Amino acid sequence: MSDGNNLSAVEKIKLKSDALRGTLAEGLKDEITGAVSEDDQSLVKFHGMYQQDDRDRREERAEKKLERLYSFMIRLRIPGGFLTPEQWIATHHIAGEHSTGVIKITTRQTIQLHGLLKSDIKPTLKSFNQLHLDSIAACGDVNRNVTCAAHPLQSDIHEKIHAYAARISELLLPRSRAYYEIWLDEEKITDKKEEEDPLYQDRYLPRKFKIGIAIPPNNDIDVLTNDIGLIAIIDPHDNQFQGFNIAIGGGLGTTHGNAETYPRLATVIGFVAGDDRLFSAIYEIVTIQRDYGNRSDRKLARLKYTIDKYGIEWYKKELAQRTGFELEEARPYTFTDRKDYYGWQENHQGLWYYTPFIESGRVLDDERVALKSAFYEIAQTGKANFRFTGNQNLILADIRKKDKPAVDKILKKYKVAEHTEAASGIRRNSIACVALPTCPLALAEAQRYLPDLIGKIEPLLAGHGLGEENIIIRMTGCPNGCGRPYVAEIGFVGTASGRYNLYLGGDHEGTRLNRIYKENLDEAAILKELDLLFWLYRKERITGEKFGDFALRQRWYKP
Ligand code: SRM
Ligand code: SF4
Repeated sequence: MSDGNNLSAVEKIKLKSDALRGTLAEGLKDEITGAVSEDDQSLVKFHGMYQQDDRDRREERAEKKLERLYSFMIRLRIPGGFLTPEQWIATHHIAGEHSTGVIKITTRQTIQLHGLLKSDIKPTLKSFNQLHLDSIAACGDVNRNVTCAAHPLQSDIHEKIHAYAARISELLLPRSRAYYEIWLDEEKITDKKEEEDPLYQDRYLPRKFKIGIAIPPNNDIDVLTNDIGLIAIIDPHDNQFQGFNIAIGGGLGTTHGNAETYPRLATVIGFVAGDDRLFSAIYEIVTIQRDYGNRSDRKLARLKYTIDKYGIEWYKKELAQRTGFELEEARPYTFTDRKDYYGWQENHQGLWYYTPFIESGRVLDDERVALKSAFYEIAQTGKANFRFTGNQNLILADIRKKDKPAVDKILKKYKVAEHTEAASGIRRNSIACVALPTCPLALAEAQRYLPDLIGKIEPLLAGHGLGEENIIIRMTGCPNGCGRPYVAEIGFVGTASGRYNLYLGGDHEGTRLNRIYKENLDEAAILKELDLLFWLYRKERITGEKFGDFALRQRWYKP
């Protein structure tokens, strides 16, 4: 078990937090500062928020001897990423009233609002609560938003599998009532037994914990990058859902210069059928990590390190002991892709789905396309639901045939259709994390830069006759991997302002990590390298060979 004598600072904060309350209620009332106390900054994450500041304005504020421009980012818990039109309309207004106005769709199928002042938090969370939405456990050392394959086209039992996301999220929610007391002004509990938490106890998990559900053949949520990845197994003969393969130990975060950290894809450890067994297995995988995860060094505290320390066979044995049953042998499955189906698609029930292209998941109006106005007007018709994808997109969903022309008209009116159709293959397959100006960990730009860089890569591809290629390209501003760059065909990881490590060789299915090719490249060096690599790819690839597969075959990586 983990060494209790050498607890990290965050472990101590959790233990003395009074079930995640800390001094948040008092801190909120303090008008002298826009911040909360240092300890509370750790606790507020468990309530789905991060304290941030505008890094673009640090210097100017410092010169004027002003406090940093503190604000909060709120991330909602939306298992499987589904909102009704009413919820979208209200979110649109809440974003306009309290945040920067941009609705940011994340790589885990939920949304974030940035730039909320401390005084805006309570009204915002109260408004979301009226919509039956919350931000509990969207961040912090607990199970985070559970993701699930987004598109109902994936199978006619999609809805059944999709429902597991919410059920797993509920199963692993912390029992603390702090959220309701602090943010929603509900009455304080008098009997502490009401919030006793057999799962998280008073120490919670050693680190964040993530669960995702994939429905083969599409791996749009990058299932193997989760602490627990569930792969739905569907009998190809009768199309019946059989259960899930369980994979454990995925995670991407690394630290530059710390060789003990590494990205890891989850290992499939077996198959489970039946809800009781499934939920028991999930619960106990989490309790083992709670009991054995590293609580001294947060850099080494994710499940992947626990597994590599004790061994996968040990983990399976411990799991069988705790659940009282052994997992069955993993069943066969095949991933063929992990893409979003842009444009219009019809499902088996005759319902229609439109997936627009939303660059870096940022829903706003700009000079090219008015995404925010379009989605608002579509939501107002009440004719479409909103489903988020793990690629920072959304799907306007469940549209009846007779309503399709009305939705289509709005998409055209605001140039959404034009914008989606005009996006090149590489652009449609791009992800960039938030990075600057809000992310305190960013070493380089990502979502503010990748669109421009792609604009310079597109002519290179076209020059080599590769303009139609759907190359998966991802960029993050630091090695934490929020845009999952380590499973991209071309991955950029920020090292310093304007500089990136270049990774090559991921596959289209999300089943292979890429490898580092060159370090610390600036834009000119990136474009020079890619130009040469595209030339070689065009010249020497086998018919149909993807760029990532070719890069691996050519051994384009550092030894
Ligand atoms: Fe992340 C930390 C944004 C998905 C690995 N991530 C952060 C923070 C909160 C920075 C911080 O700790 O102060 C970033 C906030 C930026 C901002 O201003 O909004 C941040 N992460 C994001 C989002 C919004 C990226 C995006 O552009 O979509 C994604 C929100 C997901 C969600 O809705 O829950 C996001 N983060 C991911 C993913 C991808 C995934 O889960 O599919 C990863 C890699 C997978 C993994 O967890 O290993 C990821 N984020 C991290 C890490 C590294 C964790 C580690 O094990 O080392 C950190 C840093 C940390 O935890 O200390 C981090
Ligand atoms: Fe911030 Fe790094 Fe995550 Fe990008 S990858 S959002 S820079 S923590």
